[in-house]
Amino acid sequence: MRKDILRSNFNEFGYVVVEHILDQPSVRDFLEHELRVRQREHGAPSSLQRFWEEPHWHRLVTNPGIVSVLSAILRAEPRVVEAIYLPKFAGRPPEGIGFHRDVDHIRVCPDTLIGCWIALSDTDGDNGGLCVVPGSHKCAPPESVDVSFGAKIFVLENQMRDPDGRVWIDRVQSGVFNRLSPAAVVPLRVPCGSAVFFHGSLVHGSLANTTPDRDRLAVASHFVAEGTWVYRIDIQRTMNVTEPVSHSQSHAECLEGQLKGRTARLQRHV
Ligand SMILES: O=C(O)CCC(=O)C(=O)O
Repeated sequence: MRKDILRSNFNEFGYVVVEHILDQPSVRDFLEHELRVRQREHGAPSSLQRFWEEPHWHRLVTNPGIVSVLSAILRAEPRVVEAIYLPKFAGRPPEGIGFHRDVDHIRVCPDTLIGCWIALSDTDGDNGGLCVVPGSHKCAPPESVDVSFGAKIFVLENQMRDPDGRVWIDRVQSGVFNRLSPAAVVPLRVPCGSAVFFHGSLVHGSLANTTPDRDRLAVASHFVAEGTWVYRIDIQRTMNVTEPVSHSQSHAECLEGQLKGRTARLQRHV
């Protein structure tokens, strides 16, 4: 997709779907890694920033296709804030993810937050794929009437810190939209290896996987433009995703290189 079309669709609708970002071997490799980790750790790791330690996650969030779309939209160097694997297996108890705006639970300044939702299986409304409300990123912030559409309401409490060092706890609940009609919700069809890039203020969520045999596998990640302040303490340390990394380098070398790069940039800013 041409960069100007990408940007104008993103600005108008609040999201764009970009197909074939990841090839099938990369998807398989990532899923096999994730399965091994979950078997070893008897469950899902809780860290939202596994890209610092795990090469599979590092490769995913620095994928050149993803980085080039983010750079085109942001017109700045993107930095990754968090990334999490969110599978919804077929035949398990149904659960959606309540409708929400990411800017309410990932507060940033200036307003550069972008979600990147990567499908690792074929996804659609039936198997719990991503649903969006096109254009909702331009609407006023939501008020307080619960509209869950059957998706699970979640409540998050996060520790925050502003640039002056002031700290506080922020409480956010999904599903509180008084102007959201079910007719406005669009379930997206996102093939395996494709990604949805969406504005931090876009209302989105997902419904249950009601299929008997189609797993919904996806990674949800969030990025900001370089220079953006992230208020949440648990994800305040963001990572540059544009520095080229040779796959022959060891992971330790690659992290060391990034740290050196960051130190050099900080020094330039002093
Ligand atoms: O994976 C989902 O169903 C929802 C993901 C989401 O809310 C996000 O990426 O911000």
